[in-house]
Amino acid sequence: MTIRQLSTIAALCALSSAGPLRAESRPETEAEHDARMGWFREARFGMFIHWGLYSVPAGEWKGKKYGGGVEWIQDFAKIPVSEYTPLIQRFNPVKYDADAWVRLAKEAGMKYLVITSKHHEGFCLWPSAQTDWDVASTPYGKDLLRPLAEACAKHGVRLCFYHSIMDWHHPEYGEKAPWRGNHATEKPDMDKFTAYMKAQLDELLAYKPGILWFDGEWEGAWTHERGKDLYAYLRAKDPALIINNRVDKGRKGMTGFNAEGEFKGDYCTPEQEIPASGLPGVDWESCMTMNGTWGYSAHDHNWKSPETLIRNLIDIASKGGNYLLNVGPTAEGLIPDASVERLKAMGAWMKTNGEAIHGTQANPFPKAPAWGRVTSRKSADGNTRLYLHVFNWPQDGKLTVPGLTNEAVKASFLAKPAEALAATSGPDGIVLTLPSGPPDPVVPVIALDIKGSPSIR
Ligand code: FHN
Repeated sequence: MTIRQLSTIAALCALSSAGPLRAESRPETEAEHDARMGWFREARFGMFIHWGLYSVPAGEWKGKKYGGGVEWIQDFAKIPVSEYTPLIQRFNPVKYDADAWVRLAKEAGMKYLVITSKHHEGFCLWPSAQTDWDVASTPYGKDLLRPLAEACAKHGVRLCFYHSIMDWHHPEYGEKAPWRGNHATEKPDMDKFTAYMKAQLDELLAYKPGILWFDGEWEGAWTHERGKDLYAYLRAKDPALIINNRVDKGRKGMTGFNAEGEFKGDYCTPEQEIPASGLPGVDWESCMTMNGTWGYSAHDHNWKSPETLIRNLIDIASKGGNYLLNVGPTAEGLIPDASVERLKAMGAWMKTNGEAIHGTQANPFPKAPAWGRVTSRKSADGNTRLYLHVFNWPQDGKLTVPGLTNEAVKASFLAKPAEALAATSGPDGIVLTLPSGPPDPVVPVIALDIKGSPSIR
């Protein structure tokens, strides 16, 4: 049974317990689900943005440098809320340029952008009527999400929000960590916290996000019942909204896919890893950092190369997933130069080869070929365009598409569309004759048009 079918059943369960089905709350059909997920599946590539008060210490506290995800510095350094709170007076992103951020994402080939409206620290990047622990209380004072929403609308990039369920600041969030000193009462009240979170999510829905990307669902304070309720609440508010699987409790750790059972969420969320293969009928997205941290660190220079990032994107798309690639802006509102350089390099590759990523389907073959990866696209005439991403250039100049029995119509590099490549059918599949060297310095891509749907011996 696919995630979608399970979700439909679970939606029925959630709704039936809420009394008679209302016309507008009837279960989503397969066609409606596919329509709702359409832009997400087409996108294949998005920008993740981790930004908050943790950008001020930037990985260092009282002279000690921390590694890993330094958006966790409050936890790593066991900083009580009373000592962490003054950071709000040092958060003043005067160099923030939302339009520049969105243009950087778009030019990199990213179709959506997921920003931390609120991370585990509980600080809100928008002026919330529910709390003073928000950007309105900073020297900057202005809404950081509204300019981003306007820039996304202007440039045709989907605005999406990450929202942490786990909240280290709110007195009613129900996981007691005495060192935080944030609990006003002996036993925090998760009903009160959930009402607070729903009121804030109502505020965020006003920005018309494409996705609500939940996180921090793993602690005992959050339950499957609360996850089902929140999913139904949000879907009723905005039927077009996409919600990831971290709204509920089904996620199997960093693999990001759900355990067996009726868990809510429209797609799965592998983190810092790429699954060995996709799962038929399951939408998923791998979120990854460019260095070793999500939030900005002044001393983490462990940057992945542009080629690694491009190969990750290709590998993920070849398995039918999306790549959500993170940037961690500084407290002044600047995306680090090393991130900008990598995004520009990815954009240069995408400018030539983007059609081999956006709107494509997974590799139709049983496994990836030894020389690289394959993505595919159905043509309107019933034929198929295969995109052959060549990671390892064949020394003999012959590239075999193993087991393919279809007639080859034409083949050429996306970088050199006018230069046809010779394609012959043989016992091993379709064999392409390549020039002496690759036309693209990173990953050359061949567009191979075949008759009909792939037929593999
Ligand atoms: O604890 C968070 C972490 O800070 C970061 O936000 C990642 C990216 O989604 N999610 C959690 C770790 O799994």
